[in-house]
Amino acid sequence: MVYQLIGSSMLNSEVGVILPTYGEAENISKLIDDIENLKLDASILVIDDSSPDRTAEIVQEKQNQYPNIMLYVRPKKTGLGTAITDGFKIFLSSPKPPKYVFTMDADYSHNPQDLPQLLATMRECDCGIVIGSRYVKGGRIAGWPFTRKIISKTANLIARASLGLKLKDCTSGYRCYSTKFLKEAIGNLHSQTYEIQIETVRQAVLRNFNVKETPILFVNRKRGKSKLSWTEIKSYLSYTLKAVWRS
Ligand SMILES: Nc1nc2c(ncn2[C@@H]2O[C@H](COP(=O)(O)OP(=O)(O)OP(=O)(O)O)[C@@H](O)[C@H]2O)c(=O)[nH]1
Ligand SMILES: [Mg+2]
Repeated sequence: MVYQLIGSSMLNSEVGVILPTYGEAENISKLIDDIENLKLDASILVIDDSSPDRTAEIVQEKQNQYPNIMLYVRPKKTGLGTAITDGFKIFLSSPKPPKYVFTMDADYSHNPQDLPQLLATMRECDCGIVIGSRYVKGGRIAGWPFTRKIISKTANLIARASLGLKLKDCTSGYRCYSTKFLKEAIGNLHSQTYEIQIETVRQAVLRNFNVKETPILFVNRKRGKSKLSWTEIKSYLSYTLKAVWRS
């Protein structure tokens, strides 16, 4: 299997942004432009699972335009959880790791304009994780059908009830992590898919790192297809139930 990091990992920025992608050719170019236009001291790392559309090729074209983009290509679709942990490992192993690492979906559900607000919250609270939350006061979801809302609410309910987490939105993938926390937790992150969001929060709580929520407006994807499948839902349920059993 060929795993390939394209672009320099010698980047030296305060912030790293991980963008996991599978079939995001219709979104990725504009998303990169929008993040670049924020003029943060940031590096972007796209983790692409050899998308069948042109996602990786488009990212390579953007690398000619911006020097601060890395692309990690994995041979096949291997899950959101491993994409995120691979991203953490790449940033942590760089000679000068960023102080803060963001994760966000590459389908425009997460508005890049919210990045500075999450970063400001992180700088203020010195937390392990700041979560862009749909379920705190001021947070909202636009455009999701009823069934999708139920899936999300139920996933949050299970995580809160079974793991004793007090957060309102434990499943949001729009986050800012402190590198201090990631260095401690990385050896204990083993999630394959969406349960990574719970595993990271659980690790933060176990290690006495604070986790804070800040409101975001989440918008249903307008272009490209959802990757949430029954396999992912089963994997999530299996993780949360096993975690309860272990605790
Ligand atoms: N590299 C990689 N990225 C993935 C994988 N699964 C999902 N993604 C990306 O992770 C992000 C979240 O996936 P989505 O399909 O939007 O899942 P979702 O937001 O739960 O579902 P929708 O709300 O229906 O869009 C997107 O940027 C996807 O392209 C995967 O197996 N590998
Ligand atoms: Mg999405």
